[in-house]
Amino acid sequence: MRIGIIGLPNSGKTTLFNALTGGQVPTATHGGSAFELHTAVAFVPDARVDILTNMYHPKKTIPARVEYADIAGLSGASSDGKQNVSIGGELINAIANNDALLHVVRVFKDDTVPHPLETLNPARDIATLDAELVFSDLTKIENRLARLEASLKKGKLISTFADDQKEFEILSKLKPQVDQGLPIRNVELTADEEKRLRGFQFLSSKPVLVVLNLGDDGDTPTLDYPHQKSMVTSARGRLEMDIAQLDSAEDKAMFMAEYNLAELSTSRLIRQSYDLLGKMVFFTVGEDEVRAWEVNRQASALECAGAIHSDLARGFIRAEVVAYDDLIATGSHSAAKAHGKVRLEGKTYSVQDGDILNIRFNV
Ligand SMILES: Nc1nc2c(ncn2[C@@H]2O[C@H](COP(=O)(O)OP(=O)(O)OP(=O)(O)O)[C@@H](O)[C@H]2O)c(=O)[nH]1
Ligand SMILES: [Mg+2]
Repeated sequence: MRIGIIGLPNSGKTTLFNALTGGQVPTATHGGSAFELHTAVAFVPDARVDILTNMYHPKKTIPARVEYADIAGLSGASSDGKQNVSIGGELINAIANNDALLHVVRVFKDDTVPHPLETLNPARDIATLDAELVFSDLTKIENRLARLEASLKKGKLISTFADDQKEFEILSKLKPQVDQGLPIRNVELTADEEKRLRGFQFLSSKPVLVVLNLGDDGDTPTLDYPHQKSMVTSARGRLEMDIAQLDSAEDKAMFMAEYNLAELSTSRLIRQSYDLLGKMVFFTVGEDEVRAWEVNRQASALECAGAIHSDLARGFIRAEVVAYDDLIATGSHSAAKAHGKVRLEGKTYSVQDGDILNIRFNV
């Protein structure tokens, strides 16, 4: 799972990226709009993984991971009162290359940090960036439609006639809506339409987690963001980055107590990204390894087997399944078995978040 961090210059993208990944990328007050990309991986905090590790004492523990990309270079400048829409190709690709977006919005007040649009106005900032994403998609749609039209007319097909025709129809249906500024993620599409559009990697089709960067002590403003596949949440960017960069757990706890933080928003943000993308985890356990595997919610036992290794899917016989809560309540795998809590399930079993799986297979 890869999440792209976007936002106007100086909104706190790099700050939040460092907070999420424990990174040390320098933050700046220049608010420059030069393209820059940093990526790093964060482990998904999950108390269940820690508890399973204490139970099995494995040689290694592998938590679920999320990759974050800090994408700088989006400008929101408006010199002539009009929006300056200038997302270049490099930037479009960097944003397109993610499963979801984390949109950082400046809420913190700080006179030493210039705002690219001069005044503090979170709703306007969100709309400005969203408009840029939608505009980039509109350009792509128009170019493709022109090409499809030419190909259908001249009979020089891009794909097959039926596919070109179908694509033309979908894009024609999409265009007027996008033209009016509607993000593609708000448009209702059939499964087939969605599949046909996937290759375009439209920026405004991606799920978005809007993160209001509050500063050290600001309140969370109420913000209406009535869009599909999106959530609004908040974080104390700089504070959390400072905490993430502390070495010892004791220092972190002290710092958090001082600022009255029960939980770092970074853990919450990672969980919310999971929900937004419809992901869940299942576990495999043993003396060698305790591991969390990320799959789509409603994944079948067969799909989960395949996530571990294609051989396990190919030679799938049965999945031995115990729910996490049952394992913890009974105290051990053998006790769970004695209590009838270990089930044998077939290929189509719909795996639940936290299930512990042991795939029986034969290749
Ligand atoms: N007061 C305050 N300043 C913050 C906070 N978060 C970020 N900043 C400051 O805002 C400035 C910009 O932060 P960055 O994280 O570099 O912002 P950015 O979005 O990555 O900026 P660009 O990469 O230039 O687009 C830095 O000086 C940060 O220290 C915050 O919560 N409170
Ligand atoms: Mg930055």
